[in-house]
Amino acid sequence: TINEATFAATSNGENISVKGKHRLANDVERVVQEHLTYVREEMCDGWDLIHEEGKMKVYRREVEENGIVVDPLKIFHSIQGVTGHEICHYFWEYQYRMEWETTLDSTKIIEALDQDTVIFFQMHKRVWPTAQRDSCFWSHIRCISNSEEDQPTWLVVNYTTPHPLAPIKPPQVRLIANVAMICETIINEPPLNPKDIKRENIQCKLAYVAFVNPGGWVPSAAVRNVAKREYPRFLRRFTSYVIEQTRDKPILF
Ligand code: 16C
Repeated sequence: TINEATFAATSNGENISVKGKHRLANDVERVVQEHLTYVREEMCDGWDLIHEEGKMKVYRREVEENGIVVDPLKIFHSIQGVTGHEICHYFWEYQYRMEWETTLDSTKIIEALDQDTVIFFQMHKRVWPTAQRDSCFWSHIRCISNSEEDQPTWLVVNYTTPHPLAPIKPPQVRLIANVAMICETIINEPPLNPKDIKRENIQCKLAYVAFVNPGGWVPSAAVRNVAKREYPRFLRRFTSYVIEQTRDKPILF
């Protein structure tokens, strides 16, 4: 088996781990910052609102690279009764994944880089008649405090990376993903004593961003139809799952 030390030694120079930091720490930092900038950008030219359901709004920009659909997608939502930390916790943690993910055959952690960063290998459900997709990505969770008064921003980023424990094995096709879940918690009519905050006082404003390249040709119309149906379905199911899981638990700020 290959352990972390041997992998660091066989990687290219910039990925070799430096003291106190794992080998992908710079990559993680760069991608996190890119998402924080990108999520604040205005939704203007080229973005189509493709689905609206209650407070959920799904936007997409149609983009093809060499004939492959790579449409960027952004979803904004607002969920009553949960915090950003709770949303990110259930999205990041391995142990809950198969309870809300309906588009996977399997998921596993193949390496832990630090307390907040792991590498997942996932097998996605096959979409007939295209080849089955798998994915290998680092997954990082982070809390960013904005100011003393405001609730912190929580985020999770999932970003494709190669790994010696996850070689590409045809007929599977490796998809390329860059996904972020970015959450803010709003406290409505805050009681004088923070200890008195109830679930009815809290709301999570969520942004979900996905850049997915299917990694090989798939008929454009099929990808766009599946995406239009599956992303809202995912967010609906995932957010109800978090509401359900946290209902009778103390609030995790
Ligand atoms: O973000 C989500 N899940 C995370 C944890 O699993 C993680 C996943 C990243 C990969 C997202 C790409 C999924 C494409 C899978 C292709 C197979 C779809 C199977 C549909 C079954 C009916 O960040 C939540 C992800 C929610 C995914 C919704 C599905 C989007 C489909 C996009 C169209 C790609 C078509 C490719 C055809 C082979």
